[in-house]
Amino acid sequence: MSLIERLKTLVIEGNLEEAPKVTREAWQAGANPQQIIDQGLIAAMEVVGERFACGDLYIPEMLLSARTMESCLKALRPLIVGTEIKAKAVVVFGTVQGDVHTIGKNLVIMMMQGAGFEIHDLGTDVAPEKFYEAVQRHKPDLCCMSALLTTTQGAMGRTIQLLKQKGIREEVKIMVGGAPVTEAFSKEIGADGYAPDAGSAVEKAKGLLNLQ
Ligand code: B12
Repeated sequence: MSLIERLKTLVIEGNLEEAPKVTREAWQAGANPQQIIDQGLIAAMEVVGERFACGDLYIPEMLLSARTMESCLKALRPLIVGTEIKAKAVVVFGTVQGDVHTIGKNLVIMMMQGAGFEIHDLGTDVAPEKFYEAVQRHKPDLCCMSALLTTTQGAMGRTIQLLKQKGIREEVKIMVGGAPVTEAFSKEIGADGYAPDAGSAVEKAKGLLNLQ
């Protein structure tokens, strides 16, 4: 079994102790962070999601796998952040109201920090009013929203509506993402951009802000 396959198994099993060690070993053995993330960590969460959907696994196990993935991302962080040329821009980022999924948001944030973006992480379950306050306070170039549930993605549209009502919608670019979100949905709610994964999120953000 390759180190990356082993890592995938450890994340599925929720082995908090071994998984970060194997993450570092895989990197030391020559795998690049992107490979580790895509083929090891995200691939593991896909299996966990499928097993949860068919009732083979329950929330405590899903949570343990999520914690394990986060500890692996922490181990990778020094390898990703600070490796690229600075592309200065300020971003506020949050998971929308009603939604507590953090991993996708944290991964996109990590890649953005690696590209030199200054991030204000608003956390999870961020109400439209909180996004509004953050846009007023930090005057970001970009506001990013993440949603993992079909039932919470509507909060993205409500947040954009609130920024419009308050007259500050045009002062900031808005980018959305997360598993149920699509390009078509992003257009429907009036966002400026959508990206399906962390790598393309950085490229999309640079494009929106003319940083290329
Ligand atoms: C881990 C997990 C949890 C953990 C979260 C822990 C944590 N700290 O995040 C816990 C156990 C808490 C959880 C809870 C629930 N979950 Co859950 N969860 C997952 C799981 C297995 C993995 C999610 C994940 O981290 N993926 C890995 C990351 C890297 O991927 P990602 O988030 O999609 O992010 C990538 C892209 O989407 C994109 N992206 C993400 N955000 C953004 C933002 C921007 C701006 C951009 C550009 C890009 C971008 O880039 C990221 C990196 O590539 C998924 C299954 C799945 N495969 O997605 C289910 C899943 C999302 N959960 C699901 C459900 C149903 C729930 C619960 C309702 C269960 C329940 N009955 O209580 C609760 C809801 C809690 C809530 N109110 O939010 C369903 C959602 C179904 C649906 N379509 O709505 C899923 C799909 C599982 C399933 N197959 O049924 N969950």
